[in-house]
Amino acid sequence: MRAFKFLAAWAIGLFGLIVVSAVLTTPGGREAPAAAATASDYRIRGAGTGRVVEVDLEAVETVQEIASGVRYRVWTFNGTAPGPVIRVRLGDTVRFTLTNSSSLNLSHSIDFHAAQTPWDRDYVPVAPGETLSFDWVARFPGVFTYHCGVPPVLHHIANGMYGAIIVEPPDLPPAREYVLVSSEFYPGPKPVDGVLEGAPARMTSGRPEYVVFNGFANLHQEHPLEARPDEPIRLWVLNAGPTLTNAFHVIGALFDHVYPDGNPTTPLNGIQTWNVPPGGGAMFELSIPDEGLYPFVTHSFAFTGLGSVGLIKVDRSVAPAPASYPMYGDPFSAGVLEATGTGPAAVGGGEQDGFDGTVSASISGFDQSSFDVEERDGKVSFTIQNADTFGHDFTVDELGVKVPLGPNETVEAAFEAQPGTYTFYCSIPGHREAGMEGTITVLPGMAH
Ligand SMILES: [Cu+2]
Repeated sequence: MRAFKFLAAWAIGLFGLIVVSAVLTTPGGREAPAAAATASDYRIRGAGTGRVVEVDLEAVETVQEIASGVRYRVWTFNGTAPGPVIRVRLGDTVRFTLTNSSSLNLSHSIDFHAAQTPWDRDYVPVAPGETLSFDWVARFPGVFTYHCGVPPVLHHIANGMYGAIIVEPPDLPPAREYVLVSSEFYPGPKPVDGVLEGAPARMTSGRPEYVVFNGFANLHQEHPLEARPDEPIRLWVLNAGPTLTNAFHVIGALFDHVYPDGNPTTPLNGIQTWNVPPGGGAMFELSIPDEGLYPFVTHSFAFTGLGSVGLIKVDRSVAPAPASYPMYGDPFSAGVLEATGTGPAAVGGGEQDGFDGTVSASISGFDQSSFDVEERDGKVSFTIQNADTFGHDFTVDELGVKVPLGPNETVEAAFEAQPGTYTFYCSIPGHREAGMEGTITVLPGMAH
């Protein structure tokens, strides 16, 4: 239903533009180029919104377990293959810095598939110990790879130098979201000191030992993706390669919509399997009616058994989806915002402002726009109720806190805080502007 509304909104937008274009060109009888009518719809142009997001990546080699008991020398961004999921909004300016901390005396570089920027200026090799910075504007929405482009590129990608960047379009409907990065590993036959190294000849042959999602063979068999029956699910799937196509399929389910490269203006409807090419991505929307286990695979079956089977567990008792997703996430979180934990028992709040330890959140604002809590052993806790049938969150930037509030959910917010006054708000686009903000004052607790 939400997806339909979403599509309808895009379709109406598109239709509106076509109508306007037709009206404008009728008097002269001349035809305008058809492509111009939709040009501003699938992307933006120019300098964007001016909102700046700082993204720092560090090129570093390390050892990573890529399958149970298999240690492999990875070349990475920020210490893991894949590197961190970077999530920005359409129109953001990415202020990017690459630091090369190579311990193998290798040059590394960056190539953002989401960016329009000169290759000979910004995608150049960065020597060990050096840094490179540049700004770029996220003008195309979707899911894109970033990777190292130092020759031979095959070696740098096959050894782990890639990650996903999501450029979130405006008005993305709520869904339970996951990020899946597919890639291949080509180890040589013999470990050195217990660690396998990538074998260049094998990389060239295109015959991998492992084809995996999120850097570890069959990771999501042990850690299934979760959803509730009929819940909208959004999978941002990226294929880092370096070489194989991923024929992405969910066994026992169909995709309501597939958006090549994640662009919301180009939906395909009712798809069983969709090829995600190396260096490409797609956004998959589905909802699954019945409880059970639903494997996701590459349907390229010579490779499925090499580590490319994960599970979606559909169960009505799983925790509600996060109300929002981090703009700059952790590589193995698969896009899921981590809960802040249950923390200590409630300590109650000050009585002076009528706060009884419960905050109610709704789109019209928080019912406590300024309240006091006592810290105990450096921690505070209180209850937050979401009065709406859609998601919110409780965010305090200075404390690094983001508590997701599912529809009609009551959660115990518990986090570390030193005495002081902090601004809180709902970080979902538009909600703070609608009045969802206030201040929380943390009072020094009694010694005990
Ligand atoms: Cu590299």
